Amino acid sequence: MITFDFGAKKRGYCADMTRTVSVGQPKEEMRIIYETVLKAQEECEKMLRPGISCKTVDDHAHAVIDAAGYHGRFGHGLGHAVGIDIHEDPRLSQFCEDPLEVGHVITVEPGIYVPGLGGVRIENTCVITEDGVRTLVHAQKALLIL
Ligand SMILES: [Mn+2]
Repeated sequence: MITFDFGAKKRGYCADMTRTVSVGQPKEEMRIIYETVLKAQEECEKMLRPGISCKTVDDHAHAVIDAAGYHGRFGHGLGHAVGIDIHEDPRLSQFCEDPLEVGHVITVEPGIYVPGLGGVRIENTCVITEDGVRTLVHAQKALLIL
């Protein structure tokens, strides 16, 4: 498995996205890890809306990952706002209870990393809208096997 974390800048504003691909058929456990990260990414992205607390969304990612047996293997925050700097507040993390607001541009990037086996992270950048969320990244999320 190889994780690609891409960045770009346009007129001073940053972009951020991550995909993980498999070179050759992945081990069964890596498929399970991939599906778990994908489930966490998609469910958390769908939760985004004005007023929801950042910590609530981060908590859900940890709940999905812990339930699959990977407690302690997701060692970073779920996401961060993106703007002129690549990492801005608010953060989707245990330490941020701020509510999301319309116009926030924020990443959703859960991961699972197992020493000696491999890691997966999937990241979309999203914008908070009046009625929820719109993703700014349309690249395939289903596992790509090269
Ligand atoms: Mn990021």
